[in-house]
Amino acid sequence: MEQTLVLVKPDGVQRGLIGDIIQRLERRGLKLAGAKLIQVSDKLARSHYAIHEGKPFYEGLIKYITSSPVMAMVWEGPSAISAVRQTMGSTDPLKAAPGTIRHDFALSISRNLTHASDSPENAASEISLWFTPEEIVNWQLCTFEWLFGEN
Ligand code: 3AN
Repeated sequence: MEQTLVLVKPDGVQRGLIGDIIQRLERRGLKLAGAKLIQVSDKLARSHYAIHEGKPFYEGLIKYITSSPVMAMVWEGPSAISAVRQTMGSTDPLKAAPGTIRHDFALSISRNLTHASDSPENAASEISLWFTPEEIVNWQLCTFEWLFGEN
């Protein structure tokens, strides 16, 4: 079973979209394994976005992610990493497919509402950056067989 880090970024929190975003992931069949609302420190922001250091949008990205609270979550399920990114849509909301969160709720690449891990390696390092092991809850989804049962 895969786990992935999902962030509802400051624009999503301020626009009251936490519930819509959680609802879409729940309805898809994914399981919430951890969640917390946090004010992101400059240090955490720079660690999280280290890969983008030096890019023209980097300092703006740090300012944006630290500007207001972020809803940090761990979601779990079969192929959760690619499934969540599919539900989020392309980085640029103008290129995101209809029905995806970024298409349906955003228009700007600088205010694209969410972050989701893009590989198993990044998911593991991002989850350990944002959550302690005690903050991840191990529980059974009672609808699992109805979602994933094989015939
Ligand atoms: P994704 O979040 O879809 O994985 P990344 O990792 O390429 O996309 O980019 C991380 C974040 O950096 C994006 N969510 C977006 O907020 C910001 N970003 C990426 N590309 C640009 C850009 N060209 N201009 C402004 N912000 C950008």
